[in-house]
Amino acid sequence: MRRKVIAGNWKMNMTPSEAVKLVNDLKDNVANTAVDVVFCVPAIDIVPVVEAAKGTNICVGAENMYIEEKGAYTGEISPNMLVDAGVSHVIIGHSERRQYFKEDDEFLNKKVKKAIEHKLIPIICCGETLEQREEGVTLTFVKGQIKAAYEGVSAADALNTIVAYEPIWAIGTGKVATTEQAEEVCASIRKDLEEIYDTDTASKIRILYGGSVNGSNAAELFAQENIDGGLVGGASLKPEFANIVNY
Ligand code: G2H
Repeated sequence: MRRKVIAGNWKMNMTPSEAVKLVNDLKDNVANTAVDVVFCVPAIDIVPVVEAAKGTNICVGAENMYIEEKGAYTGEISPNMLVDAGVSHVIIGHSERRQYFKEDDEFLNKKVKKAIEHKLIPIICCGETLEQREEGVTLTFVKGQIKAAYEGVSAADALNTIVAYEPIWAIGTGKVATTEQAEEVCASIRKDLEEIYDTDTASKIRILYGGSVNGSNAAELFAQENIDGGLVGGASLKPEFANIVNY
């Protein structure tokens, strides 16, 4: 039985003071111990959010990190900085990073390995464009992303990773994938993981759905056999996030 994960992805929203207010507003209502709750927040919000979430079940995640420990990489944040600040998860390869910051599969694989080395749980994002869906290449394209992300990662380490399937056409558009579409790809990702590793390992890795998840569609999505929770963008910035956690 896989424990569900409900992760918020704040993206580039919330100043530090707004962040603290949001955590304070939400914290009593997301105390659902049946699921793992993660707030992935902008780098500048990490320290105040860790502080505001102290004593709760909320885990704090980063939205990105660099692959070196320290040095002349102006503007970047290292995995050890995240760990020291109290971060437990890190989103890797969100489609916005792939698209706007040109992060490719090879670079993302380095990030996955670096996160694992520092005992950070990578939330590895994958997902197809609308064009790819219409061409009928969704499953093969996503399989390629998964294979690349897990290249050189052992089965034991893979157990401490999370996958987030986010069809790009459903991100922030209000256009949620149907439960059938979401389940089909999540099931296929589990098969890919089975091919890379083995049935037992694949059956233990959590696979989330992301893309316009909200208080009204969460329950149906999370009831699917291969959907182990959600990566939630827009709705994670509102009181509605508590409804998703308590779906
Ligand atoms: C997809 C998702 C969170 P939203 O990017 O990662 O955002 O829920 O706003 O579609």
